[in-house]
Amino acid sequence: MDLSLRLRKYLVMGSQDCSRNPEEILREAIAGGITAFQFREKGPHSLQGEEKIELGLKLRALCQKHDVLFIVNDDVELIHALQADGIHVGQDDQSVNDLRPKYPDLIIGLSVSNDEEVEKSPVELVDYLGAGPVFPTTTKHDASPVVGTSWLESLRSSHPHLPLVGIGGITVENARFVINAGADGVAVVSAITKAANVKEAVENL
Ligand code: TZP
Ligand code: MG
Repeated sequence: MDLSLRLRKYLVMGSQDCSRNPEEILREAIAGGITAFQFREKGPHSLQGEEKIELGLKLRALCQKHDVLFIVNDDVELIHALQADGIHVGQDDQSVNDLRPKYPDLIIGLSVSNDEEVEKSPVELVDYLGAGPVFPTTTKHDASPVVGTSWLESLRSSHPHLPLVGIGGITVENARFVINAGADGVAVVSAITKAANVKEAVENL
């Protein structure tokens, strides 16, 4: 399937985002119809080392079973340990120029937050861009300034064929504006992990 279709409903999550068992949340999100998952075990209260890998293996197995794309956030070791389909990196992470030759077949996603970052990035080497924060978010404490849907529109017109997902503050209520601006998908943390009914939230996205 085309990557742009597989990024349609993209759950980004680590145990630090969950007030209950992450496996349960992922299972419910898969039942609701997520198409991609990013294991982002990161920041305060996140698991490290063996514990991180152990949780990753469980989440990876669920995605494997249900044919949901499995991407790891910025951790090359996890690519191997979890046999990930891809890796997502930010501007200050592992450089795409280093990663691409080492992993010719891996899906590589890159975060961008402004025109300058897009211009200095090897966009031709990535499989998709994550653009944001589209709306204000409280999940990422060091998030860049909000870009709004207008920047997504401009990114879409400068890169008409590059798979593009919006991230940051996306909810069931505003997801349509992200898609209308030209994004192929929505990447979401709290609107799913904090939903009273995870399956319904994903269905309604
Ligand atoms: N990158 C930019 S915003 C963000 C990340 C990881 C957090 C998005 O979380 P939420 O809860 O969907 O706003
Ligand atoms: Mg990063």
